[in-house]
Amino acid sequence: PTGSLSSNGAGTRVMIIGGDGYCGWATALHLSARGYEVCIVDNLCRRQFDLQLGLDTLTPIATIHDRVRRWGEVSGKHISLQIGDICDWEFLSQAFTSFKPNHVVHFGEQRSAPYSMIDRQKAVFTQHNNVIGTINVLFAIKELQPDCHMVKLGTMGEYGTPNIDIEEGYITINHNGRTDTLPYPKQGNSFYHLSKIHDSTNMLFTCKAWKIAATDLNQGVVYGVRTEETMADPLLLNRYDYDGIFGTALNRFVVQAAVGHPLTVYGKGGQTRGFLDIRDTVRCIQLAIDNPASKGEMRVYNQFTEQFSVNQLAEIVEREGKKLGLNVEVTSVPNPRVELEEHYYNAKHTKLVELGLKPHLLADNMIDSLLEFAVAYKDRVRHELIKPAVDWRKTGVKVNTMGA
Ligand code: NAD
Ligand code: USQ
Repeated sequence: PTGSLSSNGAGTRVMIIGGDGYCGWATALHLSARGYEVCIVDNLCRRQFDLQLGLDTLTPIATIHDRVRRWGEVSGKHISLQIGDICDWEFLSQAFTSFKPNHVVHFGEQRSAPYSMIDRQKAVFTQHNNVIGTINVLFAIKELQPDCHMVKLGTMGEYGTPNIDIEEGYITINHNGRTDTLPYPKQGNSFYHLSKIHDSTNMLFTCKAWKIAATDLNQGVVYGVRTEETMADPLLLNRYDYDGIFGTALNRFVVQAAVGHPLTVYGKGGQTRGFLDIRDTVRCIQLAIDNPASKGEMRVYNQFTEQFSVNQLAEIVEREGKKLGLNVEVTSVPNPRVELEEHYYNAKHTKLVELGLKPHLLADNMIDSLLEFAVAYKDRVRHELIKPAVDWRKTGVKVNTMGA
C-alpha cells in the first residue's frame, strides 16, 4: 500500500520505540509504506502484561517477527527489529549505534492508568519504566546521535481538567506586573499520567541544557483499529484492547455494544477528554517528523481532533448500535477512579491542523464500521474482562494478581 499525506520519506531513518504496540505498529507501517526507513524497538512487555493479568486483545495478533516478515512480503519494504528494553542502556546504545536514527518516535511506555493503580509494585514499575526509559533515550541522543529529533508521546492527561482553557504546552502568565511564558500547569490523575509529566520536565531540561530537538505530542484517547496498512493482511492486524485495564473509553463502548453488555459510564459521565482516530495518530506522527523541532527547542502539540464527554460517547454508540439492530443499554457504574465527573473543558488543538492534519472526525459511518468490526470478532470477547478492574481508592502495597 502507498497512501495519502504524500510526503516521501526516502532515506529518513526512523526508530519506533514501542513499535509492537497499538499506536506504534500502525505508525511503523504507515511510515514504512511511505518510504521511511523504519526500525522497531520493543521489549514485548505489553504482551507480557496480558499474560500476567489474564487479558487478551479482541483481535488475534501475530508475533512481531511474523508481522514484520509478512509486511516485507506484502509491501516489498524491510522493517528492522531490535527486541529489548530501553531501560537497559547497553541494549539501547547498541540499537542507536547500529541504526543511527534521524528521528526516534517514543511510544514505548506502560500506558494504562488503571494498571499503574493496581498496587505499589505496578505504580513503581510504571514510573521506573517510563521515566528511566525516556532519560535513556535522551542520553542516547546526546551521546550517540546528537542531531536525532525526538518525537515523544505525552498525554492530554498531563493537564488534568483545570477550570480554564488548556493551551498547547505553554501559557503566558501576567503575575504582579511581570509576564512570562511557562510550561502549562500539570495535574496528573494516576501514577501513569504523572510519569508523562515527569518525562516532559526531563525533556524540557535536556532541550535547554544539551540542545536536544524534541516534540512532545500530548495525545488524547485513541479509538479505532483499521489503518490502510494494518488491514492489508490478517497477519498485520492491530491489537484492540477492550478489558477494564487497557481498554479505553470508546473502544470499550463499541465492544460492549457488540456483545450486548451495558455501556459502562463511570459515575456521572460528564468527564470530558480529547479523542482521535488511529488513522490520525499515524498522520500526526508523520507531520511531527516532517516538521521537526530545531535544536534546543521543545515543541508541544495537543494531538486530538474532537472533545467528548463520556455520556456523549455512550449516546453516539447507543444511537448507532440501534440502527444496526443491536440492543444497546447505557448504565452508570460507580466510578473506580478519583476524577472530576462534571467540569469545564476547552483544550486548544490547532498546531497539527496548521501543519496540514485533515482530521477523520467521529462521523456516524466511523462508529458503524467500528461496530461492524467488533461484531465480526465478538466470539473472542470474554465478558468477565469488561468490568472496571481497578479502584483508585484501593491501591495498596500488596502485590495484586487481579484474582487470576
Ligand atoms: P501499547 O501498550 O499498545 O504499546 C506500547 C509498546 O511499548 C508495547 O508494545 C510495549 O511492549 C512497548 N514498551 C513498553 N515499555 C518498553 C520498554 N521499556 N522498552 C521497550 N519497549 C517498551 O500502547 P499504545 O496504546 O500504543 O500507546 C503508545 C504511546 O502513546 C504510549 O506512550 C501512550 O502513553 C501514548 N498514548 C496512548 C493513547 C491511547 O489511547 N492508546 C492515548 C494517548 C497517549
Ligand atoms: N471511562 C468510562 N468508562 C469506561 C472507561 C473509561 O467512563 O468504561 C472514563 C474514565 O473514567 C475517564 C475517561 O473515560 O474519565 C477516559 O478513560 P480511558 O480509559 O479511555 O483513558 P485514560 O485512562 O485517560 O488513558 C488513555 C490511554 C492513555 C492515554 C490517555 C489519553 O490508556 O495511554 O494517555 O488515554 S488522555 O485521556 O487524554 O490522558
